[in-house]
Amino acid sequence: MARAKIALIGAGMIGGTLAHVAAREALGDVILFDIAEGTPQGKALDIAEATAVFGSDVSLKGANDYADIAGADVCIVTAGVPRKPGMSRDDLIGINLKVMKAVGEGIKAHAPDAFVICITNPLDAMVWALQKFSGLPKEKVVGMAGVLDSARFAYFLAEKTGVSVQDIHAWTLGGHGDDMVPMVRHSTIGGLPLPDAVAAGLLSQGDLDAIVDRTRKGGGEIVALLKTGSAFYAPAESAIAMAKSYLLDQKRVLPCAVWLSGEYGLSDLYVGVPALLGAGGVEKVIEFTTNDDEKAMFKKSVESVQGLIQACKDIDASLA
Ligand code: A3D
Repeated sequence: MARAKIALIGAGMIGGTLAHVAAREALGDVILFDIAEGTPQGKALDIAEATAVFGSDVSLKGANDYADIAGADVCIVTAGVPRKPGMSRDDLIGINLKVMKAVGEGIKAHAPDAFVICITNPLDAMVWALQKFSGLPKEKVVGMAGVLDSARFAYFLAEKTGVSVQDIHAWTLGGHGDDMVPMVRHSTIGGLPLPDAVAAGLLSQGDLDAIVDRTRKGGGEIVALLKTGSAFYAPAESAIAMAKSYLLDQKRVLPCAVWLSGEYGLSDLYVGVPALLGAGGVEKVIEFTTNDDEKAMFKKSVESVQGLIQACKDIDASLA
């Protein structure tokens, strides 16, 4: 059977890391696309040379022409600009919306059957615009944010409690902004929902509150430390988990920004919810039960996403 073809649109910090991980895991042949000349070719050659060390038969190629992504099974989009210290994700909207238009048209023309994972910020609005510009089926276009935000939540819980990250299942829902919703009742340590973990003395309520706050601001913490850009290792790993669930039909339930049509009482927008990813793309949206507090937090986060979508419509009339 032919190897899968994975097109990475954007060969910057996340794109290069995606190429490295995809090659190491022998997930498929990799096309690294960017408008910058030399960068995708240089990174592809560097990683291709590394395949002789880690022993993977996949091929890697850098490209500046969308024709090279032809027939891709998966496209992972990181094209655009990241945040610098002092910027919010929303400050990126003007530049990155134009990038989504070019990328959407490129994917539509050359890889219309692909499963598309968007990472470009502000995530929930950019994946919405990318679906519109590409015209691909909504179940084949998803955004990566929740896997990363939930991984941060899980890591902070593991660090505080000393329990293996493997035995912590954390969930964040809503938009990928500072008002995302870490789902305390639905997240577990060794099977114990977090309120029970507090009652059992695994961590204090104060620790949990601080972790929820740190999770919400997790992206900004890395931006402040790096000073030149935003996180890339954990975002790349998160998108690879989503790509694998699609390519290998694993049917994992992962928090992703997906198109909602009635679920959670919402329609016509992308927002982060648990979704089953398999060979059909988004095969099912899982609806968590929510109490009044969670509903109020989710509503606030959704309103932020709706505001960003409106801003996209104001910038580009073709989206209205
Ligand atoms: P960076 O290293 O700057 O890479 C972006 C790449 O996009 C550069 O190589 C550019 O040359 C390229 N590019 C710009 N315009 C185009 C275009 N029109 N077509 C093709 N390529 C283009 O950034 P990065 O890899 O660190 O981050 C990429 C994006 O991901 C940014 O928007 C970040 O804000 C976002 N991001 C999202 C998350 C989420 O969890 C959603 C996390 C971290 C970063």
